[in-house]
Amino acid sequence: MDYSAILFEIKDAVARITLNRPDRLNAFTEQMHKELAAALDQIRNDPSVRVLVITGAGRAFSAGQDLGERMMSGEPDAAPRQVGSSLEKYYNPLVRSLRELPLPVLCVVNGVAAGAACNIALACDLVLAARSAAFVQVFSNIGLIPDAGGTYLLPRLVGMARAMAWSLLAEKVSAEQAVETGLIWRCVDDELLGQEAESLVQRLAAGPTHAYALTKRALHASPGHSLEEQLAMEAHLQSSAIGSKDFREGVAAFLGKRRPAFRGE
Ligand code: T3D
Repeated sequence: MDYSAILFEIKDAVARITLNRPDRLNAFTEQMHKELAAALDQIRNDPSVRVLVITGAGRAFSAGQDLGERMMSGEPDAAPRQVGSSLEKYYNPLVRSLRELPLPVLCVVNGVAAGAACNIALACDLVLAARSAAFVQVFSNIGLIPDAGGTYLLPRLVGMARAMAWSLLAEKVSAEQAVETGLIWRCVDDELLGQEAESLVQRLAAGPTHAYALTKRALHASPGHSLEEQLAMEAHLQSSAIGSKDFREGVAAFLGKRRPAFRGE
C-alpha cells in the first residue's frame, strides 16, 4: 500500500507510525484509517517486529475525526449512518488491534490529543507525552459522546468523577495533570521527548516480547475478572512464558551476572 496520511516503516524490530496530516492537526480520515489498518496488518504478520511506536507529525498528536470529511455529504441523514459505520468499520477495530497486538505499543503524544485520538492514545500500552501536550474529550463541544473506547477506559483510569467531568465539560487536561491522575504514564520536557521516546523504544525492542504480550493480556483481562479468575489466568500464562527461550536466557543471564540478550522468542 502507498501511505500518504501516515508515515510507516518497519526497521530493526521497530514499527513506527506517524499520523501525517499536520495542516489538519492529523485529524482522522477514511484514508488514514485504511492506511492504519494496512500497517497494523503488516505488523501483526511480521514476527520481526517487537515494538510499535505511534506519534503525530507537527504540533498535534491528532484532533480526532476530521470534521470536514464528516460534513461533506449533502444528505440530511448521512451523518448518523456515517458515524455508526465509521466507528464499527474503523475506530473500534483500531482500538481492538492496539490492545490485542502481541507486543508493546508506545504512544508518543507530541501535542494535543483530542476526541477519538485521545482515546486511541489511551488504548496504547504506554503513553509518553510532551509536557506541553493536552488530552481533551472534546466530544460534548460538538454534541457527541466519547467514543473509541473512551467511556470504557476513562472511568477505569481516572475514576468516575474525573471521567464524568472531563467528558461533560470537554475540559483540556494538561500532560502533567494526566500523569498525576493516572490517565497516562509519563510526561517529559518537550525538547527531551524524542530522546526519551527513542530510549524507551530501544529498551522495549530488546525486551522479552512474548512475556510483554502475555503481561498485556493479563492486565487487560484484570478489570473484568475476580481474583480467582485472575490467579488462574496468571498460572496459565506463566506456563507459556516459562516455555520461552527468553525465560531461559533471562535466568542464564542472571546466574551468569550479565545482561540478558532477549530475542523475543
Ligand atoms: O464521525 C465519526 O466517525 C465518529 C467518530 C468521532 C470521533 C471524534 O474524534 S469526534 C471529535 C472530533 N474532533 C474535534 O471536535 C476537535 C476539533 N478541534 C479542536 O477542538 C481544536 O482544533 C483542538 C483543541 C484540537 C486544537 O485547537 P488549536 O487552537 O490548537 O488549533 P485550531 O486552530 O483549532 O486548529 C488548527 C487547524 O486544524 C484549523 O484549521 P485552519 O483554521 O488552520 O484552516 C482547524 O480547523 C483544523 N482542525 C482542528 N481539528 C480538526 C480540524 N480540521 C478538521 N477536523 C478536525 N477535527
